[in-house]
Amino acid sequence: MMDSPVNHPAHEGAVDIDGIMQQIAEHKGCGTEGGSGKASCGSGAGQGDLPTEIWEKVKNHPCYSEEAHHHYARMHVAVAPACNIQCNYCNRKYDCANESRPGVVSEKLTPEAASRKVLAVASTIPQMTVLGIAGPGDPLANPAKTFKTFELISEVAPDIKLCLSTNGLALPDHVDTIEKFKVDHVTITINMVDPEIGAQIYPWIFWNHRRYTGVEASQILHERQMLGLEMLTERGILAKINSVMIPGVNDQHLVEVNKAVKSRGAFLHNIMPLISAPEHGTVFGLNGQRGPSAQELKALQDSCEGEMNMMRHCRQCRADAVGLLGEDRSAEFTTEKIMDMEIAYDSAGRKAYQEKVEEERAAKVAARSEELEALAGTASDITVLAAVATKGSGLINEHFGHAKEFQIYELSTAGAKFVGHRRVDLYCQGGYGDEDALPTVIRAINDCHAVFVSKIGGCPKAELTAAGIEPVDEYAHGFIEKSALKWFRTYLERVASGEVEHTRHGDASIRQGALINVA
Ligand code: CLF
Ligand code: SF4
Repeated sequence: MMDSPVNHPAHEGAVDIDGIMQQIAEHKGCGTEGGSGKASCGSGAGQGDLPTEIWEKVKNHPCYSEEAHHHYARMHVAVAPACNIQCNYCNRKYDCANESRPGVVSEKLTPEAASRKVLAVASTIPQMTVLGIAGPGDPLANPAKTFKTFELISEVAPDIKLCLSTNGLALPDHVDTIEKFKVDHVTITINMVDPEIGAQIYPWIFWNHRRYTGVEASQILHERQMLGLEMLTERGILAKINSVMIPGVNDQHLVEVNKAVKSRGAFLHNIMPLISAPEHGTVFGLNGQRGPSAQELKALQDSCEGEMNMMRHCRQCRADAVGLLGEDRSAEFTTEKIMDMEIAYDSAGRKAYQEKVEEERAAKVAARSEELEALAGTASDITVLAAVATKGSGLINEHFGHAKEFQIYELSTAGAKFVGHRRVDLYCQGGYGDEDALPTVIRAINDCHAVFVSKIGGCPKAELTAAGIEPVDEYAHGFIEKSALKWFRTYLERVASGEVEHTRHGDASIRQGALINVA
């Protein structure tokens, strides 16, 4: 399918898909990191070499562009309760674990209620640019509700991008409808291309009016996923692949999955850690199946990066998530609250706000380039990880004690590259430090050499320093990448002068357990 040029009539006229996929393959993403030539998706802030039609689709989508996720928000509406397969990491009492943390339950909505909710959120959060349907079951196992929701929203808020996430079993049946509704972004969760491995993940599927089990079930699922992906690519619809990394089951195999989806034109690959605990009541949780450590996850993502764009900023959101990816404002938009809200959809106001965001983005890129120039010519093969406390906008603007997550950057002479995030327990509990939380924070960023914060107290500062993690508050409210690179330059100078001995750090843990709604 990739061998002959395919023209498709969708959206903006005929597009040379082979040409576009070739350009994506060559340039690996939504803009390359200045100087490094490598990119996780959207590491750079500009269009780079991306074709304009692709850039327009990703530039303000917080999942398809890492850079955009600092500035733009998404929301999900939980209109799709049923599912057509069973995954061993899913407990059907909760949301679809393909895009959610296990143990999270969302408020289910009708398409009409969902449409009102979208307007309410879009009126309150002007940087909300994407509406996704990601559960709580599989959107395409509930096609009537899913597409009715898209229809209603595209009528009232045509500037909002539509997005959906599916296990792929029913995808080939719905690609034409997806195209009709101008859904430009589709995620397929693909955990295997070998049905023998699939049989360890999927006990059954329900397809063509009957239940299939074992290897046969995974064979069908695999064929449907590959067909669905090819059909999306043919139509110029951007396809993101989610894969759940399950150590000992599919961890090595995901390199093969990466090659298979890349060759079929997938735009982005998101390898997520298995979150598994007995209290989730999943097969894997009850069997004691562990999830990967932070370094195991990063090593796999790194090994796939030569093949295609890797997404590293996924937060495994809930099916009714609202806000920037690192925050959850869903509690502000319950049905009860929305019914009481006066809703005025101000598309001109939203546009003006987003233009301001673009100015901020441009300033951030200019600051980063400046610092990269200062670093140019420094010869060193030292690479370190740094944790950053941020509330968004690409700034170091969060107190250590208020951080619910840290963003992780890899610093080298090639630049500052976003490589992940770590959720943590809040250290500050209403004015005092929770000493029990501090060791869990340190475990979560144990592989980092520095932590950048806007403010930090004396006690955590001392304990972080003792753990070999330098607390840095002198860049409060500065741009993340510029500040981190500036610190890195001084770090290299201190190493060169003998003031600091550079040592490698150990592994860090990925926090288990459900995302708590903290809004
Ligand atoms: Fe939602 Fe998914 Fe669309 Fe994003 S989420 S349907 S692509 S708008 Fe994003 Fe959330 Fe990760 Fe999904 S961070 S779980 S990848
Ligand atoms: Fe659960 Fe989603 Fe898998 Fe369905 S596709 S079983 S809802 S994780």
